Amino acid sequence: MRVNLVNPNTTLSMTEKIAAAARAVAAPGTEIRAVSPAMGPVSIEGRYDEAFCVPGLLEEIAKAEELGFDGHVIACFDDPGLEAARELARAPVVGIAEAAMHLATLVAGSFTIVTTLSRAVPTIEQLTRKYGFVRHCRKVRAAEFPVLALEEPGSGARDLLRAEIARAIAEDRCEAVILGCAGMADLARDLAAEFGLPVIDGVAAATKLVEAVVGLGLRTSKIGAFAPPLPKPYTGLFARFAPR
Ligand code: 5HY
Repeated sequence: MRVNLVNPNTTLSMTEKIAAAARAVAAPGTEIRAVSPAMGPVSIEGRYDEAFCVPGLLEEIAKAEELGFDGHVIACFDDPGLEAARELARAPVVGIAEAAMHLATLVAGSFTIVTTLSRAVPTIEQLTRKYGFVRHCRKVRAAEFPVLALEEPGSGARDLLRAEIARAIAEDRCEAVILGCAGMADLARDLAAEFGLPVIDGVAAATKLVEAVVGLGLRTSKIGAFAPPLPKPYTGLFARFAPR
């Protein structure tokens, strides 16, 4: 099967890291196409960035649909544009936040999510409500570093993350930890070994879930919520995005 993995920000070093994490868990025979949009923010840290990452993200979904890809992964922990992508695509679309929460509750009674900046916390809290995981989620915490600090080895971001996970275990009594940023994808295995509990990376979780959904022959329903967008003209900068 062919999986289209989209990092909705435009930082290619992060896209490569995300691709490596997905390929590390992908089944034999699963081909991962990892891309970033040609336009948009270098990192997504809040609603404004999120709004401007979506057109480029949807363009990459549309391209891969044209090429007949079997599934899509949105590799940003805000799950930006997830429903719009499901309207556009027939192939299944999985967001890394939704995937991580589903898998966490298969191996633990509760979890804490640790993300980057505190401004991302309300967005993620809203996702726990939208996906129905409020009673499993002990807390959404921020380790307080910018997303791209994860791309700089000397930034101290990893130590801030480790310290916040230690606080989560001590204070939240969580039984698992979810990494609240795609840029943390390469850290899950070492952190799980260090802290002795499940540490879930959404990129790996979404890769395995999209494989499972495709493997069951399931595709996005075109009835109701994810029916294709109605054809109409778009004007100005967005004319080329007009649904056909
Ligand atoms: C992410 N931002 O996964 C989110 C994480 C965050 O560019 N990739 C980003 O902190 O909101």
